[in-house]
Amino acid sequence: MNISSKVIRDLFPILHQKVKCRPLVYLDSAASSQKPIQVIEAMKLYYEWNHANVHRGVHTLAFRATEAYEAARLKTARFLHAKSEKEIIFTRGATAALNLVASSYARAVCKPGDEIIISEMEHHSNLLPWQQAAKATGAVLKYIPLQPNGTFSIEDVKKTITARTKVVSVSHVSNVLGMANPIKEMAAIAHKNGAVLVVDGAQSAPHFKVNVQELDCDFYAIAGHKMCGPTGIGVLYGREALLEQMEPNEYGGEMIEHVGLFDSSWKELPWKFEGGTPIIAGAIGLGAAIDFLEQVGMDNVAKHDEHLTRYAVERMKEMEDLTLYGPEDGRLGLITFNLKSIHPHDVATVLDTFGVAIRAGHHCCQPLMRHLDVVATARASFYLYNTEADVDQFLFALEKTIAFFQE
Ligand code: C6P
Repeated sequence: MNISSKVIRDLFPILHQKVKCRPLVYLDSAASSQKPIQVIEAMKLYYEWNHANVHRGVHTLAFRATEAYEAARLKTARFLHAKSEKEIIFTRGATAALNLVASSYARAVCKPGDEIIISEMEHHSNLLPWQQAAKATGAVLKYIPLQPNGTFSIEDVKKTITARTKVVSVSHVSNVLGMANPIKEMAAIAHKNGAVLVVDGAQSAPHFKVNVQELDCDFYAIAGHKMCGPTGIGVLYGREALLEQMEPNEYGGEMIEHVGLFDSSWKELPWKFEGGTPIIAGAIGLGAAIDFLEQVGMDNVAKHDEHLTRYAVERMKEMEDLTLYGPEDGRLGLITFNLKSIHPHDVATVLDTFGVAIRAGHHCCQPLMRHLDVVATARASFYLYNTEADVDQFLFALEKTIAFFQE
């Protein structure tokens, strides 16, 4: 990185603490990233000086709050390379964004016998909304078959999508396998068959440049808290023409134009999808996170995360009784693994005694766990504030864990 990860690390106050008497090594960013001082300060400034409700007041604070909220939307549109800020809907998170598409688009468009296509590698947030939409509409839920290592081939994508397919929804980057799926090619196949492509970008947008126009996807969901922003804010990008044709998923204040006793009309995009007082502080925090990531440069973030992942994988490959999950190459920012005969929760618990935070469990991917024939795994994930020294400490703790359980 142009800016060293040590300098970046200094901008994250939470990382300057000891856990179990050791310097904290935070390797759980795929679950939720830490926040730089810029994001914390932007939210503090908002609450200390500029807080008011948006879009309704005529007083100075209402004006400032509205300006800051809508500025965050403009930044997000630029970050995702959307054509217009009208295509950016603020939601509670990636889960809420995916549910919005499933309820407002799929449930309106799908008829009995139509197809919704996903894969078994999906996070539950990109699986359950489609299961429910299929049940509600009589559509058939189909899965792209997975290879033994959990990935799918473009040949299988071609075979699975048909003229009956209305929606295809896949993750850009798997939160377990760590590699990117071929979104551009999938968009072309989906469109050739008259379907839309929904992308779960929760694990991609934090790590590399996303250009929704280049990808040619129809919807793209992201989670602010995984990309240096606060919790409680996410984004749904949607192609303007599709969002125009969709009904709101929540009704109430903020999203209306005219309310009659028996009928009402909605605001224009994007506000018709933001019923009630919106997530003002969250959006402002996300805007500050985007400013920060752009200052570092997303290409630099990608290079750095890839480097740390490769650095760790090379050494983990040499460890006895350690199984790595996912493809040989292309892991971006996360490594999922198991140690023979040691439950991943035990691995994570022992690592914590070394100040190293990793995640263990099914990672909200139970179907993928079954496909990989495991009940759970351990997962270490890296981000722009991690250093090679963090990886060294993680590997040292891992070796100690293996030795501890061998005694
Ligand atoms: N994955 C993980 O540790 P929310 O919770 O709405 O911000 O994001 C949900 C989500 C959707 N898709 C993918 C690919 C994800 O990884 C996640 C969140 C976390 O892997 C928590 S389970």
